Amino acid sequence: MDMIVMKSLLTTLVVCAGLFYLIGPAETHTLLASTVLPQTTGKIPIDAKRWYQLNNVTNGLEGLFDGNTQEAVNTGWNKLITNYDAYYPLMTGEQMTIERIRMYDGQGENTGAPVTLFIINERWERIPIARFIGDKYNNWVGPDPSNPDKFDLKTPISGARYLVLNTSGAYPNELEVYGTYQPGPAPTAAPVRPTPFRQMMGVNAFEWNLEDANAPWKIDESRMPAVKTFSAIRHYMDWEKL
Ligand SMILES: [Ca+2]
Ligand SMILES: [Ca+2]
Repeated sequence: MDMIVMKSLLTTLVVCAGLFYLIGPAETHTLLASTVLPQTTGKIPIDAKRWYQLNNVTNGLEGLFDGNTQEAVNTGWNKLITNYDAYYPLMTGEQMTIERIRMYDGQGENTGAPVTLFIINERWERIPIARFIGDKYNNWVGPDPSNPDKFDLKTPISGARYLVLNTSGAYPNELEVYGTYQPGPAPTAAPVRPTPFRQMMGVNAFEWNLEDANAPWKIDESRMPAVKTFSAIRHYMDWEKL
């Protein structure tokens, strides 16, 4: 193989590899439009880790949503602020219509310092939808302490941008919200490049990496097997040689 043939071979290899690289992945980008997840009715899923408490706390609010009714929710001691809010932002596109709320009332009571669940709507109106005073023992209670066996809201409420829990430290052992729920768009996965990994392995080379040192006008065939393990070779060459 003479030098001209080798150069054109290498150039072709590089151009082909480059074209493959450019053309290959383009089709996959059109597949990444966000997926709309189906609406559900029933228990509205709450992502417990999303709550943000405006106080110095040791623990999150996972205990409110862990299915365990027998253990009190403890977010830590020695809080700086006596009465404080926890915020739960809804994601873009996420919607809920809350029809029913139930809270598990365990040990202790907080009649003098009620817990209140609000929604904040898009006009930043803060609307109370449930109150909890803990005056029952090992029972599910509804959103209105004067009518604890009734779980339905007087009127279903939608348009929440945030859920807000205001407390002076007390919580029910469990909090469940029911109604209609529309999740936000599914998070899109990172684009998957269809190129097999082995085809992405390339190497930069000069012609002298392939030449016979004693006869630089021809290829040293003993070097070719090593070169062939790469799927692409980027060949650096001066323009005047082309
Ligand atoms: Ca719990
Ligand atoms: Ca109680």
